[in-house]
This record gives sequence, structure tokens and C-alpha cells, in this order.
Amino acid sequence: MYSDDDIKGNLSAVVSDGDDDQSWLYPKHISNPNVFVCPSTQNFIRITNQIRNSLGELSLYDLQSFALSKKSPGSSYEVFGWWGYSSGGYGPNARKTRSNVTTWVYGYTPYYPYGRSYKGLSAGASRAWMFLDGDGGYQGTRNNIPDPIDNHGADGGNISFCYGHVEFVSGRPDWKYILSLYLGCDTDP
Ligand SMILES: [Ca+2]
Ligand SMILES: [Ca+2]
Repeated sequence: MYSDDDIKGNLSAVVSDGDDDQSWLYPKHISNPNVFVCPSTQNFIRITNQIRNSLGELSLYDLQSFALSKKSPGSSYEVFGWWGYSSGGYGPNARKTRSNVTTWVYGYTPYYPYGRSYKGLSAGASRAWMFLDGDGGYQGTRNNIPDPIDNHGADGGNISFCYGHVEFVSGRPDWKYILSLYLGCDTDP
């Protein structure tokens, strides 16, 4: 997919850990805009609202970020295209690439103690997160941890891993999700 076109083997075109732009996927890699909409939401993508994205490609305005709520325009998913915090200072950070998802070593000391024994161990593409159900901490709820207001409630969320598989990661209890996020990104939620 995208990494075949990218000279450095980057798995996404995002420029920071907080960048959720998905317009680089449409229409070249994903031609059906409904793929960006989770059926358990009422999100929608307006195909008449075209923009030129940061790569200079013609794409859609609504794919530049994820939807604010389950009823808003925008993608139902966000992008975790980065290892660590791109602002630096907390540990190693890098955009996820085809090669570094297999060689990455956890370098961040997570807030939650159950992740700490993984620090210094190798990650692997099957643990590395790429896309996930969007969760921006809507209306004061927890960012990046499943809550009743989120796409699948507090049950958990769909995660697409860099290995290529999609898995529903349970949020009951929430440590399962939080640990998977640490192993997927080398960060806290
Ligand atoms: Ca988020
Ligand atoms: Ca949440």
C-alpha cells in the first residue's frame, strides 16, 4: 500500500503522533469513502467537498481528521502512525516504517505499571497499531480509552495492526486496551 510508494518505507503520511489525516489513502489506496465509516456510527464523508492534501493530491476534506462525535462528518478512525511522542522528550520517537515496526524497542516508561515490564523488549509488526476507532475524549471522557460514548461503547475498539490484521481489543477491563495501546505505540493513552 502506501509504504510501497514512500521512499523511506513509511507506513503512513502523517507528520506527528497527533496527525490523523487519512486523505493520503483516498482515492489511490482506498477508493470507497465508506470504508472510513464504522457502521456503528453515523459518521459520513462528503465526496463533493474536495481539497488538495499536504501531498498535493486531490482528496476529501472530511478525511483530514477523524469525526468529533459518532454523528459528525469525518472518518470514524484515527491514525497512530508514530512510535512515541513526536514532540520528543519522553523517549524514542519515529514515524512507523516497514522496517522499524519489526525492530522497535520499547523505550517509554508507561504511567500504568502493568506496561513497565515491556520496556526494553522488542515490539513487532503484529503489536504495532496503525488505525483505531476514533476517540478524542469527547465531552470530557477519556482520550484513547473506550468509554460508553465511544464508537463501540466501553466494550473496546477495532485496531488495525501493522502486520495487516484487524482485531477488536477489549476495553473490559480497560487495562487490556491500555496495555495493547502501549505495545502498539510506546506511549500512554
Ligand atoms: Ca485520540
Ligand atoms: Ca474514550
